[in-house]
Order: sequence, then C-alpha cells, then structure tokens
Amino acid sequence: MRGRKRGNIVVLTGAGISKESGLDTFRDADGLWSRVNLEDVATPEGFARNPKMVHDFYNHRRRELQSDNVRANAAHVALGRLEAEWPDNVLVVTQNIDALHEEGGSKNLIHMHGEMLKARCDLCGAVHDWTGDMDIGTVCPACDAAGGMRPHVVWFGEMPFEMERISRALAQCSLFVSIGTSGNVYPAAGFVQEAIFSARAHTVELNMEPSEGATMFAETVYGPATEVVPAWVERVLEEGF
Ligand code: BV8
Repeated sequence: MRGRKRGNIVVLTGAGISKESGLDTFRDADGLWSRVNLEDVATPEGFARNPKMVHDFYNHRRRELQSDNVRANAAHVALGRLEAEWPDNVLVVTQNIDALHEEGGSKNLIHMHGEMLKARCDLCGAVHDWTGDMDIGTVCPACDAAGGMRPHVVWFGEMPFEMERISRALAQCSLFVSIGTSGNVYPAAGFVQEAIFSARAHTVELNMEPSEGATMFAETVYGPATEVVPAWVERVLEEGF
C-alpha cells in the first residue's frame, strides 16, 4: 500500500550495507566465515580456548575499518537523510560493528552486536573506546588489571544489546525495513515477524539477493545497497510507503 507518510520506521542492517565500503560480509562466497571458523573466533568458548587467535581476528578487522578508504557509502548516507527528513521516528538497528552508520548521519542507532571500536573489561565491566590492538596482556584503563580485556562485541551464545528497546520499537513501528542481511542470525532474523505480529507493520527487504526470510516481506527490492537504498529512501520521502 503506497502513500503513508507518517509512522515510526525501524531499519535492520547487516554486513551487506557495508560491503561497498570495502568491508567483508560473513556468508558471501568470499565472506569472513569462508576463511575462519565462527566457533573459533566469535564464541566465548573460542575466546577461552585461544584468546590470541580471537584478538588477532578482531585486531585485523579493527585496523581495517579505520583505514582511510573505508568510508560510509551512499546507503549509509541515505539512512541518515531518512532519519533527518522523515516526520516520525526512524531507528536503525545494526548487526554491524563498524562505525559507518554514524559517519552516514544516523543518530538514533543501536549496535545490537556491539562495536569494534569499543573494548570491555570482563573483570570490572568497564567499556572503553578502543582503536588500537589488544592482547591478553592488555591492561584495563579502569581497574589496571590485565587479562580481562575483550572486544565489546556480542558472540554467538551471548545476549545481544538493547533487546528491550528494540522490541518496544518493533511494537510501535508502521514500517520495518531489512537491508544487507542474510537473515541467518537470531534474534535479528526474527524481527520481521515481530514487526508483523506486534505492529502489523509494512515490511520491506532491500538486499543483493533474497534472504532466508525473504518470503515474510511484503515488498522486496534486490540490487547493490548503494543503488537500491538511496532510490528507496527518495521514493518513500516523496510518495510514502
Ligand atoms: C543469542 C559478532 C540468546 C560480531 C555476530 C546454538 C547455541 C547458541 C546460540 C544459538 C544456537 N543456535 C542458534 C543460536 C542463536 C544464534 C544464531 O542465530 N546462530 C545462527 C548461526 C543459527 N544467535 C546467537 O547466539 C545470538 N545470541 O541468541 O542469545 C541468549 C538467550 C539467553 C541468554 C543468552 C543468550 C548472538 C548473535 C550474534 C553473533 N555475533 N557477530 C562480529 O564479529 O561482527 S553474528 C554476525 O552475523 C554479525 O554480527 C553479522 O552482522 C551477523 C549477521 O550476518 P549478516 O549481517 O546478515 O551478514 P551475512 O554475510 O550473513 O549476509 C550479508 C547479506 O548482504 C547477504 O544476504 C548478501 O546477499 C547481502 N549483500 C552482500 N553485498 C551486498 C548485499 N546487500 C546489498 N548490497 C550489497 N553490496
């Protein structure tokens, strides 16, 4: 149904929105999980087993996303524009741990799987901005102890952040948009159903190809995010959804 120009919008994003900024996705043929075992580098068990391997995995990605040629792309900027120009609430919930939504202008933003440029001390719980490398000898700036520092990201088997706030937003949205995610990882992959059942929201998938949950979306547009997302934002701001 076209023409609605009011109502809250929730946007879920995944690694596909950052692909054209030069960051790897996870499950594409050349993705991260084709090179490393997720059990080894994205689980608490893997970290306990071999903290050096996990620190190396995240140190490499932390350096990579700070290089000059990794910048917000037209899709990130289009979502910043949507938030600025839409008359009601726009919340971006990202599974990504890069900082490209911030650079694209999104302010109302939740990193449900954490942030690469933050570190947490498991001994005192303090969370710090972090741009350098980290290893098992890294000392926590808050408690001065070593041995507890880890990336402030959500590994498999760990509870994603701000789930209460996300559920409330899904229950109050008129439009749910999923961008650049394969729909493999829960609870994020279940948000489209939550938006339908708790808010009877209109649902849109903008992706390179149909995701696992594609059939649950009322509307789908496939193609690269830097083409599809700006065009979709332009249309919604002009004509509504
Ligand atoms: C939880 C870390 C509950 C940060 C990530 C057994 C044991 C334990 C848990 C489970 C289990 N079985 C199932 C689960 C739940 C599990 C899960 O879903 N597993 C899957 C694999 C089956 N989930 C969890 O464990 C979550 N926690 O359930 O907690 C709980 C309850 C009580 C108490 C405690 C806990 C935690 C999940 C978070 C895991 N952390 N990352 C990091 O290193 O980045 S997951 C990882 O996958 C990233 O966060 C990533 O964002 C996420 C999803 O991947 P996508 O973003 O979708 O990327 P993907 O490559 O898959 O797809 C990219 C898409 O983009 C593709 O569709 C592609 O076509 C498209 N694309 C590509 N290029 C473009 C494009 N689109 C547009 N334009 C382009 N140019």
